[in-house]
Amino acid sequence: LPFKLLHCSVNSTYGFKSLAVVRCCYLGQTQEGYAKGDGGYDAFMNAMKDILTAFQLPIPQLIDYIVTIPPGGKTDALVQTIITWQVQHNGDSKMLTTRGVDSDQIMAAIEATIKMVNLTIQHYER
Ligand code: ILE
Repeated sequence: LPFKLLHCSVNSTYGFKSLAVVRCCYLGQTQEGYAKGDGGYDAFMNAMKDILTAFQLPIPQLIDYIVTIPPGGKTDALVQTIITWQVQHNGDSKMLTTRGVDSDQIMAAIEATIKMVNLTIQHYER
């Protein structure tokens, strides 16, 4: 896949905003984003927005976000995150859904997000 997550740190605290540092690679170029947010995933997405802007890639809008664990799952369960996105690009509008699975709930959402970026690159290949 052409768009890669190289490094990511998401910091959640009590009493402060969340912070995210993200490094991504696309077409042999590396970009970094650093942002605050209302929640860890929001911080990650704010950092991603700077990275997507630098790469001149569309910034989809989050429409729905569903988190589940298997029935009977404990705190070590795998988490599945299904995100629905709306992408607007050159007057065209598309809905798409991506899924991430990881034992860390933030990483499951991040996996779904990176898949979404690669799908938009495929759809609108430049
Ligand atoms: N604000 C939360 C977070 O950043 C959720 C994001 C609602 C989908 O983790």
